[in-house]
Amino acid sequence: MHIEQEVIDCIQNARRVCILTGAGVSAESGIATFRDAKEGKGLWSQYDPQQLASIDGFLKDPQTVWQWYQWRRDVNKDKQPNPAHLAIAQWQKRTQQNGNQLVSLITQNVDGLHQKAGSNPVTELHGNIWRNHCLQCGQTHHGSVERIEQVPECQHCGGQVRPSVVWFGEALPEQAWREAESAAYSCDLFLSVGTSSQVYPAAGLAALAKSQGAKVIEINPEPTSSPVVDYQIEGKAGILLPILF
Ligand code: BJW
Ligand code: ZN
Repeated sequence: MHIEQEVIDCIQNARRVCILTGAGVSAESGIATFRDAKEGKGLWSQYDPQQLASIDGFLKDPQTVWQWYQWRRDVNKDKQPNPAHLAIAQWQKRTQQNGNQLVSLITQNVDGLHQKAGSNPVTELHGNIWRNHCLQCGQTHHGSVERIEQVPECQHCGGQVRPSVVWFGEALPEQAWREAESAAYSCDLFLSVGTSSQVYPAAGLAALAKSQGAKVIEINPEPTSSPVVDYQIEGKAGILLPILF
């Protein structure tokens, strides 16, 4: 594996680093990426994730969307962090201890595997698949929803309970988005790992970092055509991150 010295210097010399992760980081844990899921076989392959993961999709057919999330939770529940999650968590811990670098982790993933690997803090831009809240009143839904096949009713207002993820057509959580913008704005190195960079506003963070003079490195086995990337490192996150950090 040959990695340019320039890239290594870039990582070593950065004072403030912003890492943006996407579904590709969890691929080696056995979780299908969002855009690969379409080509999958089985139960849900006839559905379009883009339709299911949308507010319109839920309003049209809440039962089907709820069951899709129940199925995904079931598939994801025993999945473990892979060397990519662990390398990020260790880098974060090390730099927190020695104070040399500030490493901010922003994820689009809803699977909670960064936290499971020990990363702290983690900014979740698209929510978390393990939490639920009421569509009508916003109250957090406590209590287990495991194996509940019908959309549960909110204990406060009788509204429909939904997974606390961000669907197409919905705004990102304000606090998380503020943290992400601020980390991207002030970093001198932006690392985009395992994301197709197609979904906004997350995909715009690299350009924001670049506009303030940051270098942008992308790690992906299928490099994107993003014009803001300075260095493309082609390969799997679980192999590359432990080497790079
Ligand atoms: C590996 C690997 C390995 C494989 N190692 N890599 C134009 C401009 C701006 C916005 C829009 C626009 N047109 C439309 C919009 C709106 C829309 C949008 O961006 N649409 C695009 C599709 C065009 N955005 C929104 O609707 C957002 N909200 C919004 O804009 O609100 C406006 C608003 C403001 C105020 C009030 C109201 C509204 C919300 C977006 C929410 C996204 N949600 C989802 C679902 C989450 C829940 C769930 O999981 O079910 O988030 S969609 C899905 O995509 C999920 C992901 O987080 C997200 C990003 O996907 P990601 O992570 O990049 O995954 P993939 O599969 O695309 O890519 C994986 C990559 O990994 C690939 O490149 C592989 O090669 C690579 N890989 N193995 C490293 N081993
Ligand atoms: Zn309610």
